[in-house]
Amino acid sequence: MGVGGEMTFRFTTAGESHGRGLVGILEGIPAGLPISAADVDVELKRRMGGYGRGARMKIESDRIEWLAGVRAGETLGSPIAMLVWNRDWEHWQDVMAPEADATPDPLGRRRQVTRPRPGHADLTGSLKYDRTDARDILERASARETVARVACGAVCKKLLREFSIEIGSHVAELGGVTANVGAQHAAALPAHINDAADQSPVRCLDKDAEAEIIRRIDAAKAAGDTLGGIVECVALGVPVGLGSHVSWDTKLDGRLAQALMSIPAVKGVELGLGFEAARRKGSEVHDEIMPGFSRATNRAGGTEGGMSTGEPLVVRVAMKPISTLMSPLKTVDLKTGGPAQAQSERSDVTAVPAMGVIAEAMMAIVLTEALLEKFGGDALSELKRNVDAYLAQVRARTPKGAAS
Ligand code: EPS
Repeated sequence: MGVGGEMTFRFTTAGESHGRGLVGILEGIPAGLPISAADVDVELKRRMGGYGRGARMKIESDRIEWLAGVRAGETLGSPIAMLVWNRDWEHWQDVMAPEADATPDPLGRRRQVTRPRPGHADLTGSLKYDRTDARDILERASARETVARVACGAVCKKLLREFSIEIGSHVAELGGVTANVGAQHAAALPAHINDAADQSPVRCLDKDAEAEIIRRIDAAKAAGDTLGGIVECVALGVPVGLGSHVSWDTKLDGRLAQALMSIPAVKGVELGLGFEAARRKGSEVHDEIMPGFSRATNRAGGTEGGMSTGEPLVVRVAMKPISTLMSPLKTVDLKTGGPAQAQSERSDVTAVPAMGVIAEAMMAIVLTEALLEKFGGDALSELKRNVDAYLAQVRARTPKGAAS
């Protein structure tokens, strides 16, 4: 909050993987947005799916409870707080108890993790936070935290839909198998990406690739190994001019990259052609401007100068294989300092399909922040008036007689 007291959009989460539950808090959503728990739960259910998930998803049945910010089916303009209980907590009450005297033996804590997994936060977090039990780190580093992100993202999606902005995703690559459908492929994306992608057990739009991906997940599982992949996430209907060229931290592409890179296990984010643009000549990269200010192509992926162009926003998000291996890698025991095999916790073979749903949520959060920052408004009605006035201004600039 600056000295002027201007409205701030804020988003945060709290919660451990086997703790009591997860909380998501969103601040700055205007009053009057119609919303129900069902709007949020449908997204939580999508996140729980995907071939290659482990036994934990059979235990959980994620649903939100409103704690604050919503009344009679509408947002109030106050901070929105949502809670998702961890069903698994029942089995972890003593291990995760907040009170010292509820833990049977504080020195010999149960289910300690002292053999850190290469690739996980275990070792670095234990050193940084001076913990001898890596469980104190991994409980929060766990991707379970993304439940709360998806809950907040669902509210943002609902707001964006009021402005005809739709976000979808599909798995473009998994375990080294590439789908032949995508924004840069000859086989174009369907108009409603999620309607099609959610029909596939791996959220892949290419049936041949889907069958091969499933074979590779089965093989990786049998070998005690894990698989990564790439998701393509697309936002349709984003108006021209979200984000800004004026300062490094106002650029929409940079903000998307940060938000998406913050998803556990994500190692790369590309916009449009991404790294491929670096290999091509300028004439094969830039999108020519057509009458009516439309573009012949969308290789930029929907941003120029850190601002949305009005074309579809296309990001690709790369996830490394999950670092919990059932056939563990070499490590060092935190207690003895001697060589050991990394600890195996129950986990997923792959979570790439779920990561697409999380990427949609993060994209929705970033776009909501950018929309509110440009147009403001305490009520949805005010925000709509502001957006409409701006769109009329842009339309008035469109060359006369041109196709819109
Ligand atoms: C995770 C390990 C697994 C995953 C978990 C992320 O949990 P558990 O150790 O309880 O089996 O299932 O993901 C979720 C619980 C979830 O909701 O996505 C990890 O270590 O990151």
